[in-house]
Amino acid sequence: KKTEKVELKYGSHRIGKRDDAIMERWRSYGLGQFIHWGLYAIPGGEWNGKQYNGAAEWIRSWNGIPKSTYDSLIYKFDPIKFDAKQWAIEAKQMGAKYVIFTTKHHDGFCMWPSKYTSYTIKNSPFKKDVVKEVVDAYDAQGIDVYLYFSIIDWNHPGYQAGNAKPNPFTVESWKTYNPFSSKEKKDKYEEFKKFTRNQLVELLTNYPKAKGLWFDGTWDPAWMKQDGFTDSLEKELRALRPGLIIGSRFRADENGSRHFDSNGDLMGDYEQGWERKLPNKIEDVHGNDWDCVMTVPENQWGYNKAWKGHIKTSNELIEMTAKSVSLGGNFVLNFGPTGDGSIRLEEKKLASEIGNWMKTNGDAIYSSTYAGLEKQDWGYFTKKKGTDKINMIIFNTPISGTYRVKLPAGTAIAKSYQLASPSETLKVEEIHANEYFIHLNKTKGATPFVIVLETTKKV
Ligand code: FHN
Repeated sequence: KKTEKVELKYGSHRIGKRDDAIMERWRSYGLGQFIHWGLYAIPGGEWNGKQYNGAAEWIRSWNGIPKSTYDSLIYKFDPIKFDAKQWAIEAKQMGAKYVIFTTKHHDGFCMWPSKYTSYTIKNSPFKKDVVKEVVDAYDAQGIDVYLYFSIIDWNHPGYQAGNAKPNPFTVESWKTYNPFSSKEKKDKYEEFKKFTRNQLVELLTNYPKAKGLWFDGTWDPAWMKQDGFTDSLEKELRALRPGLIIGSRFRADENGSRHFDSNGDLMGDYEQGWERKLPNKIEDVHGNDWDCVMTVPENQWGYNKAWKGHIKTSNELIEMTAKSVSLGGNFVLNFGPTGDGSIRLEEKKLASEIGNWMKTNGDAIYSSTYAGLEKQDWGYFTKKKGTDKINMIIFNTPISGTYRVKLPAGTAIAKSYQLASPSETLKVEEIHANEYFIHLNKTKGATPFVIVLETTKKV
C-alpha cells in the first residue's frame, strides 16, 4: 500500500474488509467449483481434425476458423445428457460450497435467453435456460451460485478490445490515451456498454438466488478506460441486489489501475488475481479476502478432448485447497463439461476422491482460516473460526513419526487426535516452552490427513 494517498474519484470505495453476514458466509466456503460450459465444448479444442494449442474455450480466436462458422455452432448445441441436478449432486459430494458458472464466455454466447441478443441458448436446438437450471439445482443442494460474465464479447458488433495501451503505461500517458481508432467505433462501443449493462441487470433480475457476479475479460484497454461508467454500473448493480459479491476484476480506476487502485486499495470485495497460482505466505494477500481458481490440466477451462501435459491428482488439489485455506482464501476447482452435457470421467473421479477426503477431513477446511502460525514442513495449519481448534493438515509424514508444533506463548494443548479417529487421543509431549511433539507414530502415508489440536490458555 502507498503511504501518500492520491485523490481518486473512481478508486476503491471501501478500505478494509466487508463485515456483513453474506461476506462472512463467502469466507466460510473453503472449496468451490468453477464450470466453463458453452459452444466451445462442442469442438473440444479440435477443428477439422487439428488440435488447437491454446485453451479450448479460446478456439474461436484461432486463425484457422472463420468466425461465422464458429458462431453457427449455436445450431449444434443440443446437450442431451445435461442434467444440472446431477451436476449439483456431484458437486455436493465433492464438498463444494459455491459454484461459479459461465453465463457468457468471450465468444459471447449466452447460456440464458437474453433478450438483448439472438446469440443465446434460446435459438439453439436445446432452447432451455441453462443458467436457470444450474442456479435452481445448485441452490437446492445448498451450494451458493455465482455468475461468471465475460466483458469481452467477440460476437457483439460494438465490442472491441481497444487500441494498444500506451507504452510506457503511466498516469500521464493513460490520461490522453484514446482506445478507439475512429468516432464510429467509439459510438458503437457506447452501444456495447448499454448492452453489457442491460445484460447484467437482466441476470440479476432473472436469477435472484445468485449471490454474486464473477467478471472476466476486463483487461481490455477499451473497458479499462470507462472508469466513470464502470464505477456507476457497479454501484447500480450493488443497489439492485444488496449484499451482492463482486471481486476485484470488474473495473479500473482513472489511472488504469486494476484489482488495486492507484493507492494500493482493493477494488472489490475480494482479490480475484489468483488464477492458476497460489500465494506462498500470508504477506502475499495483504490482509484481503481472496480465492484461487484452478484448472486440472495446466490451462484448459472449457472441455478439451486431448488433455495434454500434467493432469493434477486429487492429492495435489487437496493440498492446494489446504494451502488456500491456511492463507485465508478459498479454492475453486474448474470443470469443463462436454458438448453433450456430461462431465468427463477424469473429472468425476477427481471430484469423488476429493469428496471422500472432505467427508473425513472437511472440518479443517470449512469455516477455517489462517491460524497465525508459521508454516511447517509437514503441511499446513488452519484454525477453526470461533473456536480454539487448530488443524494440522499433513502432506509430508516425518520419518520420525513425530510432529513438531510451536504455539504462541500462553497456549497449551488440551487434547490432540486425528480427524479420522477423534476418540483415539494422541500423546503430546512438551519439549520446551510452547513447543510440542505430537506422537502419532505414523511414518508412511499416501493420503493427506488431519491432526486436531484443541488448545487452551496456559495456567
Ligand atoms: O480468458 C479467460 C479464460 O478462458 C478463463 O475463463 C479464465 C478463468 O479465470 N479467465 C480468463 C483468463 O484470465
